Amino acid sequence: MKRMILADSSCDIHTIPNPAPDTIFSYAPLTIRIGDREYRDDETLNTAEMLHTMYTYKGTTSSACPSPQDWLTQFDSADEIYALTITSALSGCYNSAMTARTMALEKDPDKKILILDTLSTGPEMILLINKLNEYLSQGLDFETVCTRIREYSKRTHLLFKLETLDNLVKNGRCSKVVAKMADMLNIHIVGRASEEGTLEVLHKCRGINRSYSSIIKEMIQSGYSNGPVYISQCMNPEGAAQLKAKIEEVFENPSVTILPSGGLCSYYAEKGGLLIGFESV
Ligand code: X90
Repeated sequence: MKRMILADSSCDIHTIPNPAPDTIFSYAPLTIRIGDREYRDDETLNTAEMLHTMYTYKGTTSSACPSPQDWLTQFDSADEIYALTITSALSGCYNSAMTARTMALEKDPDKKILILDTLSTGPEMILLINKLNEYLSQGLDFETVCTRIREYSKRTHLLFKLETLDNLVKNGRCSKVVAKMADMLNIHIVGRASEEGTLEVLHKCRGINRSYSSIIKEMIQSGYSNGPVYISQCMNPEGAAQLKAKIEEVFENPSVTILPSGGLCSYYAEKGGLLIGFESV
């Protein structure tokens, strides 16, 4: 029997290091439209070039989620599928995957398909992917994996630090009121994925160091003490390294991994953005 861990491309990764036996990892790309160019968010995408085009382009830009057909094609590759989507509060990804699930089950009622709305994105999805792989490595059955991953997802969190909410506001993913004041020079917006899967602004910090301190405080408040942390960064490896150093200063034995954000998260997080995924006890 073939099993598949699947995510949309907002998870920021294209492979996983040690897939469980008989298990493959795959992702469904979103797309970003800038003028008449369409960027597919896959491993060949040059994110820096895409951002450059975006910043020089004067017209409107947008993103689009995978179609039900895109998901359906992915589902063909396995008998047991564990799919994770970006928050349904901000994207049609989840609905599209659910439509594909219904279609797949009509064709093959024996197929097993979990579609989990992560109410989040990026590095929080990586934690969920890793955990799914761990459960599958332990040989757990489909129902048990579904129950456990839902439980685990209550203990995973996403914080972010953004320098602008421009694309989020322009695409209607965050209200103008929430974004107010955010575009002032040297203001860093620190926020989180809320329990409902929406973007919640927590602090508007003057200066980068204050933003790091407030991220650390929020991590403590959310119940982080140790364990894996993923930081995905948009054109900001130095900032990610600084935040990593602070996390290592404050917590005992954290395990912090930095990675570049993929196309979709880069488009919305924009230059300088950091997304931080971690778990609570
Ligand atoms: O369906 C689509 O076209 C995709 C829409 C995605 C919109 C939101 C992307 C957010 C990316 C930005 C900061 C983190 C916000 C977390 C809130 C859950 C990352």
